[in-house]
Amino acid sequence: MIGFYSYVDYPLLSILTAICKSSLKIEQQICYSGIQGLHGNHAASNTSNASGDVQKKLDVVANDIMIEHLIHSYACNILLSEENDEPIRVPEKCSGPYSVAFDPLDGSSNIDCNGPIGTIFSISENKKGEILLPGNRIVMAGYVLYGPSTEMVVAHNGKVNRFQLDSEGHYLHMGPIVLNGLKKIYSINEGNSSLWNADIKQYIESYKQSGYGARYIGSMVADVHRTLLYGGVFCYPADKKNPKGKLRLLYECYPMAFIFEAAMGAAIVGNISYQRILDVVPTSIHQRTPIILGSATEVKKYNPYPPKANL
Ligand code: FDP
Repeated sequence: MIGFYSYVDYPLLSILTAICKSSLKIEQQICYSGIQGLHGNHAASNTSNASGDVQKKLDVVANDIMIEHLIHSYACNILLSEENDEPIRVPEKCSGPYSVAFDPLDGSSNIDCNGPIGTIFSISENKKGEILLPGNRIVMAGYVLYGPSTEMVVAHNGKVNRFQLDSEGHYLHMGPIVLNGLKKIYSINEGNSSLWNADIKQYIESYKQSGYGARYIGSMVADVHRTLLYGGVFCYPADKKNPKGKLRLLYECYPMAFIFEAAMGAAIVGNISYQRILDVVPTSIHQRTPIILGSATEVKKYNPYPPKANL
C-alpha cells in the first residue's frame, strides 16, 4: 500500500504509514479482545466521549494507538478524534502540514458481539493550524474495516482503491473501486421509522415498493463498504429523536462523502435539502449531520418535498 502511494508528498505518506501501523495494532487488540478483557465499557462510571456516546474499552485503546502513531508521523499539527473533547495540538517539535480527523473505532456497539467495526480518517492540509476545515479541503480519506478480513479503502486524487491485509502485515492492492454495483439494497435503522420525517418515510417506502431489500449492520464502515461494493443507498437521517442526525460530520460523514464522490457516487445531507455533505460548513468538531449516500442514481431519487397524499 505504501509503495502504491509513493508518489504523494512525504508528510502525507508518513500519515498513511502511521494509519496502517495503527490499524495493525488495533486489529490485534480486536482479535483477542474477548480473552484480553477488552469487552465492555471503559470505566465503571460509564464515561461518555464528547459526542455523548458511552466509551468502550477498545475505543480508548484504539484512540491511544492512533494518537501515538499520528504524533510520531511528524506530519500533522492538529488531530481531531471522536474520543477527545478538544482538538489535540501536536507539539511543535513533531508538527507537520496536515490535520487528521478520525474515529478510531466506529460501530463500537458491535465490539462485544464480534461484529464488523472500523477506523475512519480524513487528512486535510492546514499549514496555518486551522481547526475547523470544510470537507473540500480534504486531500485523502479512507477507512479500515475489521471484518472477516481486514481491508483498507483509500480515496485520493479522485480515485478509490481497496487493499487487503495479508498474514505478514502488508496491505495488498485488490483493485480500484468505482461505484457501479446494481444490487437493490437500502440501509437504514428501520427501528426509527416512527420517528422519521415525511421525506425519509416516502424515500424508503419507494424503495420497498420497487422491490429493494434491507441490509443494516449498524456499523457505518461495514454498511458503507457494502454500499460502495454492491450498490444501493445508506442513510442516517434526521428524525424526531435526533433532529441533527446521529453521525458526526468531521470524522464520519466528510470522509465517507469524499470516498463516495471519488468513486463516482454522491453524498447529501437530505433533511429537505440536496446539499452536498462536503459543502456543509463545520461549526464545531463534534457536530452531527443527517446523511444519504450511495450511487448518484440512488441519491437523486431522494425527494425533499414528497406528495402528502402518498404518506
Ligand atoms: P455505534 O453507535 O455502534 O458506534 O456513529 C456510530 C455508529 O455506531 C455508526 O457506526 C452506525 O452507523 C450508527 O452509529 C448506528 O446507530 P444506530 O444504532 O442508532 O442505528
